[in-house]
Amino acid sequence: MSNSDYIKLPNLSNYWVPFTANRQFKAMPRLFKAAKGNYYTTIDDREILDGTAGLWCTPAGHGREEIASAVGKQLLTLDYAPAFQSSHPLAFEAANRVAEYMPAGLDRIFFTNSGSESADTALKIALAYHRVCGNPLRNKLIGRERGYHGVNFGGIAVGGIAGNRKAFGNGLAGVDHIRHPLDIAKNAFTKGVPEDGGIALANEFEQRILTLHDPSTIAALIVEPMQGSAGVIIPPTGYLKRLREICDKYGILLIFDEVITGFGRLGTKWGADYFGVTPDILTCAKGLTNGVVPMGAVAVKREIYDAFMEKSPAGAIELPHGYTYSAIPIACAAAIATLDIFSTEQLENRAAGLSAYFEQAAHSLKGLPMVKDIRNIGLVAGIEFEPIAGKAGAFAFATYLKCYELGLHVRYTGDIIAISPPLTIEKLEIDRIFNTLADAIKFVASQGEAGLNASNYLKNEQQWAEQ
Ligand code: PXG
Repeated sequence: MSNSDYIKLPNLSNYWVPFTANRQFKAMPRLFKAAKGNYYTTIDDREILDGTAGLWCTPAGHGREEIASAVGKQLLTLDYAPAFQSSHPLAFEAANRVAEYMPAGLDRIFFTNSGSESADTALKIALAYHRVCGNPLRNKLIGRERGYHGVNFGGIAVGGIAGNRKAFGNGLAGVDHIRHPLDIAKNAFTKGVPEDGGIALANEFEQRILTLHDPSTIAALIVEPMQGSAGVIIPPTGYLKRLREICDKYGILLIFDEVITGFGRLGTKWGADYFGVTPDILTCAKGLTNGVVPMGAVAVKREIYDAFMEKSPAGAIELPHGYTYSAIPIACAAAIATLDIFSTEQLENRAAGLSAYFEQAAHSLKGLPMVKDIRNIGLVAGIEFEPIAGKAGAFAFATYLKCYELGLHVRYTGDIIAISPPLTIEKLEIDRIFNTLADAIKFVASQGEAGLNASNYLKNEQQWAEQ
């Protein structure tokens, strides 16, 4: 059977594909038509092992019938209820369930529709909190180099991935960044959390930023417990605890962006649990609905919510913020069904139980050509390649394409490949992920210059595009 017998490629012109090289993608599209368990099916009926849980968002695996049926039923029961000045019972039930899942104390829940909205919501709550408490001059926001907090204006302002910021003008004023904790020279090939350097690095926050700004002007510090998008950056021992102490010392709110680290990814419910540090505000999205209905949440400490309730004028809207789709019924249904799955299948424990095996498998790539560093925590691994002058990211992109050709989906970001499978992954599939990745790395490296040419991969897709 030739490709043209069964592949019907849609018209690719109208859709502007996000965070994607559109011209290149449309010349050789990678399209999935179905997903079940830990696998995707491509439009040419190839099975692709999902090494990334979608975009880190399907921890319970694909095609979960419990979620599908809860969402389907909800659509036919109450499809929409106005989200402002009225609501529906499931919104409160979802908030109760999310609060139960949160670290103790973070039990007041604001719903959004994405990680980006969660980040901006958290920053706005932090600013408004200080204002409602009578400290309007505490209005600066601190992020971290290489941090990712989504793509809205607040998120890119505190975010520290240069490429996501520089095309978009001036952004927010009153923002600064602390250093990221990646130190390959010292920590290359560390298994799990690096041991040294964490306290000194966190102390820089106090020394460098606080003397530059005056601590009484700083509203909040936002960090991902583990930096995901920038390529799996794991903070050294003691680092986050020390940041917490410094925030406490100066009355600065600590926000953890747990869009990636939440819902079992590190082998605990939250990064906060893994590192034993509780933030004042915690943001999440993705795994909250197993990635299938857009939803995010911002959990705040009860004292923060109470301050808004106690200090706002009677009858006032305490927080003038929200979205048409905040707590839309289908998202609430999906979140509750997802939390049910987490509770029955104990996916965090499953991830924790597999993490040593996963670590071994990831580090088996040490010694392959171009491999400069391997980092891992829970069910996440980052493989960083040697940079090639003038061709940033080309080796990782080619490796990603080769993996796709070989039946494995991985993520690439800069010179790094990130692996973050569904928490339902099996040991044999972990083997398959890292064996395939090893084959891809060896292949790309063996091809020299030609190996970096994207059009040398995905021959099927290229053919369809030409039809
Ligand atoms: N915060 C963090 C920490 C994230 O990782 C967002 C906010 C934004 O979420 P939304 O739902 O608005 O996209 C994210 C998203 C990748 C990758 O492969 C990571 C994200 C999204 C897409 C790809 O690294 N993170």
